[in-house]
Amino acid sequence: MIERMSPLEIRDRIFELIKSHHMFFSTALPLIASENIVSEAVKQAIISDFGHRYAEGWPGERVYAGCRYIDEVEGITISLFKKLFSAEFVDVRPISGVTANLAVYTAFTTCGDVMMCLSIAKGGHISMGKREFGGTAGAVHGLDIEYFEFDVNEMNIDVDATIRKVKKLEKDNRIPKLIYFGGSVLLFEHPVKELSEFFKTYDSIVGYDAAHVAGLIAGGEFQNPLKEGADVVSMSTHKTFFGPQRGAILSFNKHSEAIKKAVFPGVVSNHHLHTLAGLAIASTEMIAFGKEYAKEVVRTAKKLGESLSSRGFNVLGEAKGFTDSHQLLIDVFEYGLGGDIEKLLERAGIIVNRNLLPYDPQRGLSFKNPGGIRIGVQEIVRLGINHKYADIIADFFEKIIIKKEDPKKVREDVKSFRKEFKSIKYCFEDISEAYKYIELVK
Ligand code: DSN
Repeated sequence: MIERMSPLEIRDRIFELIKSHHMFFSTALPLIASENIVSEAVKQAIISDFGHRYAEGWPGERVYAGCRYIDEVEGITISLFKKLFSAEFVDVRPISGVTANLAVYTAFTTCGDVMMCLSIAKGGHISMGKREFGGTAGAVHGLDIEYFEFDVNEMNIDVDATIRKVKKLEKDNRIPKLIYFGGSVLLFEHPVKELSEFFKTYDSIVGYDAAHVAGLIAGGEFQNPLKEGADVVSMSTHKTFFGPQRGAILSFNKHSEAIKKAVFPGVVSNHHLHTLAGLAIASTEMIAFGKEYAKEVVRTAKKLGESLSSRGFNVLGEAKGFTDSHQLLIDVFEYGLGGDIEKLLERAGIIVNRNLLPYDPQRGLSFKNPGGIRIGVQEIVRLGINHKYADIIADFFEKIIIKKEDPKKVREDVKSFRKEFKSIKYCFEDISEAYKYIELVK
């Protein structure tokens, strides 16, 4: 079809597809734990001329001219991040969470060093993956990966078993050079304090991937790893944080030179300055509204966990109240596989992702069609869909997954529910219209 179309017709088709995407999201329940929406103010910054420019290097020391305003915006962003995270040193140049992690690996390790982190099934991020799985740490940086021991009942790292494991590794001369807490599934705070003290006796560097919980840390609702013994924190800026998609690194002054060099010229040249401008604006929103937002996100996730569990769902972490973050993990195996259920829910306009559960590899399930689904409430809370609506959302899940009702029918209920929630909350303008398609050309 594309072959027979003129460039202008193809362009219009692309705009049509983007418009359809906007329509879909404006009538859907977006529950992917790694996504969020940005305010009109952030959008305005993103479409500025910053996006056409280059600013390699550190603010004030760029290797390009024309950066005077960009430098000031980057300086403000760094100051706001220092305040939000009580951090001594901040680098906001990484263009994503993976890039931030890769910069940390580059700053603190060399190829062949051992890194300890969570396996993907237990919540680790793909950028922490082993070489044989194509993960960034193993395949790109050549790290030798060892996993934390994990307690499925607690849905957390097992401190004592991990210490025993490290003592065994010591005998083989394989002490981890870098420890990485955090990751993609993070229901409860990790034992950073307990294990940092132990790892410091080996001079290991302690890192934390806060991509998922950055906004909750900034809002004071989740552990701040820098206050619990971590040397460095990496993150993306668009999950529970209000920013556009990019990354950041927090640390202490003593590590600043190593991190700066690893970021540039290590893993970024230019750093996508339109999203830097967006992040600067998003940081002001976080300072003004982050506390209130983070509190509501955690409250909503906990309430949704209860509502789903009371309808018969196997929501993990029940003994500890299901979650202390924005995420929930549900074992859907008795009703079907995670990938199939993800598709079924999407037909009703409910958008979640399939997710490996800690024990899935033992029951022969892989990431392609695992036994779980992951839910994040951070985007719906920004739309004003808070803890008061948990039962309504849980009913949608029950109808589709347990009662096997026709998703097409539930789609109509989802659409009608969404009619009330059109604008973005926790920002300076009331008019911030979520999922608005901005038309600059006809
Ligand atoms: N894989 C993403 C997630 O946690 O959903 C993050 O990159």
